[in-house]
Amino acid sequence: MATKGKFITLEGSEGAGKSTNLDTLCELLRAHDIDFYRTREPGGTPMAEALRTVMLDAWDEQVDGMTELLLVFAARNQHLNNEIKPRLARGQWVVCDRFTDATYAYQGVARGIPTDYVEQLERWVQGDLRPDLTLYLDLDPAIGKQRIADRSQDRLEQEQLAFFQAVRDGYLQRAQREPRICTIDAAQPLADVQAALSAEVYKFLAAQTA
Ligand code: T5A
Repeated sequence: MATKGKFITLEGSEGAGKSTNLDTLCELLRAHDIDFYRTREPGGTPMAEALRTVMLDAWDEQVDGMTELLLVFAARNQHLNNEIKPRLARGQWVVCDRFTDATYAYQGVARGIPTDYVEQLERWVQGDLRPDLTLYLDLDPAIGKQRIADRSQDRLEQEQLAFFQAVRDGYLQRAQREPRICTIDAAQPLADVQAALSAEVYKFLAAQTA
């Protein structure tokens, strides 16, 4: 699909500061008079949000990694067709809190689903649509866990440290392979993280007008 708007995603494991830094990103785009739409995954449409609830709720039964993978891509298909693709096609930019890099990290590496399965679903659901820019907030999961210790935790947030270490490994592997992914050290003080993120966004904006 030929897209006119730009597609920016923000990634990071629990406590890396995604919500906080998404606000910074949105302020920057607003300051540049860019018409954008902020959304999130899993979610972004009423049905996809319902699938998010199913995915993140605690269940009194074992939840298989493949079930998570299928739920996430079902939600993504709804989100892409009803919101993301139409908006990009009419020139609006889309800023998304997590996207398929999260699936590679959480379901692929941390849950141990073969990468090939994720790749097949990615091709099937997205075709050739990929983010134009991805900002990945990298943080030692032990620090991330401390940062979110005092909030109520969903099913995934209750996983052990080893799970989040694998998530981080998954993201770092993706970042090595995909030049669109900018890795930002999220252990720095917030002002420094925001400055690093802003620098990447300015570089991206400059490249659009060059
Ligand atoms: N998922 C998602 C999958 O398994 N597969 C998929 O394909 C997809 C798309 C979604 C869950 O779904 C999973 C992954 C997730 O488990 P979510 O809401 O996106 O959930 O994930 P959360 O990580 O819970 O998202 P948050 O938006 O709450 O992110 P953060 O990173 O916890 O962000 P934030 O900003 O709330 O920061 C946490 C705390 O740290 C502080 C903040 O003030 C806040 O108190 N903080 C800092 N403190 C010190 N220094 C800094 N630099 C700081 N930055 C932030």
